[in-house]
Amino acid sequence: MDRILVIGAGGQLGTELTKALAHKYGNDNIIATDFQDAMKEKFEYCSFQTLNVMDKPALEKIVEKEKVTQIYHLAAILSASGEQHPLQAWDLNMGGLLNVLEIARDHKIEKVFWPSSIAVFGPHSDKQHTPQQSFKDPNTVYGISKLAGEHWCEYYFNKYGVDVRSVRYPGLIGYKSLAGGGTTDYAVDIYHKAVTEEKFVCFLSAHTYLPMMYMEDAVNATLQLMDAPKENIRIRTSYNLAGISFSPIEIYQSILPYYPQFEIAYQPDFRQQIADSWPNSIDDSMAITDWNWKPAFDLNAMTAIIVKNLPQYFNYKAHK
Ligand code: AKB
Repeated sequence: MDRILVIGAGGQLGTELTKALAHKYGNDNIIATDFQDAMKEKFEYCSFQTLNVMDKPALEKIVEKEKVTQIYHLAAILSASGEQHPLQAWDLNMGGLLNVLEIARDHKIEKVFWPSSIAVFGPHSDKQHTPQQSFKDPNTVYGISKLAGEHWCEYYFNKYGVDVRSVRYPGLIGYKSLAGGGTTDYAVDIYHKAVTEEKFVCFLSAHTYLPMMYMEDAVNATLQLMDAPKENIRIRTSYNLAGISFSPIEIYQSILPYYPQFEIAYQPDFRQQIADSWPNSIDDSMAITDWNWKPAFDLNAMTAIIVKNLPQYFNYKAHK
């Protein structure tokens, strides 16, 4: 029987991925964990435990007690927050991963998922359709930790046979939870301002292109990767993954038909430099070849879904 542990389940990705895993494996086989106790209310449908991934004995205890067979380790400090707290970001992003990999080896966990990011690329990487093996010189602590983490994953696979799989997520956009601490967060925040009819002040400039993805695509990519036969997984660092690429002005224009009075202003801050060091678009041909990856949502389809569902989901009308 599959027993699934999700670490960092209360975050932006975890909120939706945990639900999809519960749908696939059954609510009773999911153990959602987060370091914030308050996240418990998101997981009434499955079991929830408070866990700081840095506490290795506590993690090991859950793995043993719950007879865990798969771990999805999502807890991390993202790019923008990482620049405010560099050493804390390094400690959590590296220490957490190494705890998970060690326990996966010792307890013969069948499969591990760990997210990497487009942040592994840097100013000297190819900008357009950035290839899997493009030169990588990340200049954020988050990016450095993700690149190191990719190599640790490959090392544990090669040395110890730990079946750890990974994708380099672009910026993830959904309406079911807020983003936190990333450089791509503006593309979530903009919808909240639009539907509450407030002006949006964007921390990136109008024409900053970044790779992005609608959350449903991200969840499907993760499930597809984890379902793929082991022999198909040729990349043991992390797979490039592409959805849509757009700039702040383009997402703004996609919202205007629904909210014609919506206004935007641009006030780039320290996150502009991070965004400028990342690719504009990604070549994900390895994911297409190895596990049939294909995104389903473009910018307009994503906007249509979000503007329709966000007000009700966040109960915005009731507060106005
Ligand atoms: C961030 O902006 O830090 C993240 C990412 C691209 O990994 N969303």
